[in-house]
Amino acid sequence: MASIGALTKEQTARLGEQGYLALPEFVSAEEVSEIGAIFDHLLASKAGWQDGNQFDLAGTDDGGDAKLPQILYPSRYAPALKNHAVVQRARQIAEAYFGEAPRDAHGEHMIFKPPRDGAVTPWHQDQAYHDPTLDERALNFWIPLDDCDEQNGCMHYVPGSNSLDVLPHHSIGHDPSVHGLEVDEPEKHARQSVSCPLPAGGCVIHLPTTLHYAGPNLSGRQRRAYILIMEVQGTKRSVPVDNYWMREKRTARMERAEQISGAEPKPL
Ligand SMILES: O=C(O)CCC(=O)C(=O)O
Repeated sequence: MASIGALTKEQTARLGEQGYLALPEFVSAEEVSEIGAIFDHLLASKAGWQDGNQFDLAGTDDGGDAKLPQILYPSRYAPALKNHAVVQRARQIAEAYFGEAPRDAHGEHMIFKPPRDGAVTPWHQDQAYHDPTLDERALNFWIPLDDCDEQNGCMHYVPGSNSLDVLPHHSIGHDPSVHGLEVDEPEKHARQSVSCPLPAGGCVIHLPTTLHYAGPNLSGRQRRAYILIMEVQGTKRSVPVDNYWMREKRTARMERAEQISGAEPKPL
């Protein structure tokens, strides 16, 4: 696939106004099939489970089938992803967008919505998971490896929500042993949302405070997403976010990570 290099002026303006930008073609069919095969292998082999890097985002990992399996740092378990052309493409776009090179260690993860059984990814802002002392400067590249629509869990966004500060969140089901977060009063935001169906190999870019959600998988089709986060140094906030929702978290994933490293557990 030809290198995209940089967003156009119009695309950059739309991303700044709406907080998200859909690109119907980002990854070639060959790359989708290569990364898809890696995805399937990492999921089936439970790569990263022992380290706390594979877990059920919507559950407590207490046995049974995961409803929303997530794999953090997939390139640690699949080195072919490390300097993949898709990673370089995302990096180039972020460098042109920010006018500086993103950190070498980019964020990366994979999320699976199994057919008929894939749980909702609730409304949230990514920054609610992260360092409360910073306003993050990052682009999140969400890349579907399967065609996705409202039936199998495509992304939804609240246009313009990127101009909001970090909103209060809570653990899914108000249970701090569940990995994922949900913004408070999600119905209020859902009313203003738009869905973002995409073909496999497309991409939607969003910003750290953009409110987003992905519906349940009600279809007989799987929904796999490969996600890259390209980040430059964030701006120090004068008042840190009071992210009590992260301070109270205590998940099985954190405990597994702690056992492996002997370190204090860190939330997501
Ligand atoms: O794939 C999903 O279900 C959610 C992805 C997401 O929340 C993200 O990329 O920030």
